Amino acid sequence: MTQKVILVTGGTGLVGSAIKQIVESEERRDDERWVFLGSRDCDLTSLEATRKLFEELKPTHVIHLAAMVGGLFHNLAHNLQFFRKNMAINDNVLALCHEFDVIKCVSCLSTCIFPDQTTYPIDETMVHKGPPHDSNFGYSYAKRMIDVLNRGYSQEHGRKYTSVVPCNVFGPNDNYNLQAGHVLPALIHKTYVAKKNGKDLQVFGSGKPLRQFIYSLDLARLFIRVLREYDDIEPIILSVDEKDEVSIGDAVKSVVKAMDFKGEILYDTTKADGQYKKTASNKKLRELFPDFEFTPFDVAIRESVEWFNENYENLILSINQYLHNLLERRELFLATRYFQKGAHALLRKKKM
Ligand code: GFB
Repeated sequence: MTQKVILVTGGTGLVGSAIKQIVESEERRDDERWVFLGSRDCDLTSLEATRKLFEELKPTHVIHLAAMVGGLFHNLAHNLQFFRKNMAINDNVLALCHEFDVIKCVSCLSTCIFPDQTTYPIDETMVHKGPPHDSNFGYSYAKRMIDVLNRGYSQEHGRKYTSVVPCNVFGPNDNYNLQAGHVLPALIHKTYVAKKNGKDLQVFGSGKPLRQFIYSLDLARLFIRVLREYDDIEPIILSVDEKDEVSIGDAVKSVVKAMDFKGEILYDTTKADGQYKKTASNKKLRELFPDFEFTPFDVAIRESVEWFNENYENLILSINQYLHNLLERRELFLATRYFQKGAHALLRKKKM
């Protein structure tokens, strides 16, 4: 029995850690060896470093999650870096998949890459039919190029490299950084701190935009099935049903309920709303896996909040460790910038 060696890039993040949890608890197979790679293990923007990794591991299959990702405000502030860093990572990983004869590679896109001016629901045929929303053009065009690469490797080398297009993902082990994070981890973090300090909850924007949110553990189950059962190079949307689309305001209510927060909720409409909606059809997914059941939104939110409450101290500790390492490595600039931000926030608080 030849063993499959399945490399998961971005294997320690939100989706990668969820896949690890599902493989170890529900989907273990004797003919599969899974390797979960973190950003500290290999700089995938370096072709040489990535080649060295493939030489060591000799993967037969790849789930490619590694990317520069972030929420609306991080994208708005760094579109150029999102484009350049993700272009480099994606080109290196797929080039080495081909060079090392990888049988299958499943890459991760996002529904934000679809055209902004479009008809709804969005489907897989619309990936390249017009510009994405202006707030995340860097990330979106770089992710679209994965589909271009997949078609090129298929046309010229008969490769079976494909992609999945999830809607907004959330769950345990998310990025809770308030500047760079997505809306749900940011709301969970902010509600926790507001409750702890007896303060109001500040929500950015109007709360009106609509989103389809998929639980990371559900996405993990689908990713594993796509790797094992989906043999087309065309992208496939992995999203909850259209009827389960919620407003940001609804999401706030669900987080507040799960956190048992009783304080005021204030909407700061000076902050951007971003894309109003990106409603996607999961018809192709439903045809492929008709029996798939999604975790109800409020249940998934409750479990994500419980994970955050249990791990908050560790998260704070890991941030402090990160700072300590920076100082160790004399990267004072980054550390001071981090402290400055903290100090300014404290000062502002004191003045209030
Ligand atoms: O998850 P998010 O940052 O990104 O959600 P997108 C943004 C929506 O949540 C906006 C509102 O309507 C914000 O006004 N919001 C409210 C907040 N409070 C907060 C907060 O504290 N933090 C954040 N981040 N939002 C991203 C793309 O778009 O979707 C990425 O930019 C990626 O590239 C990701 O595709 C999945 O859903 O707007």
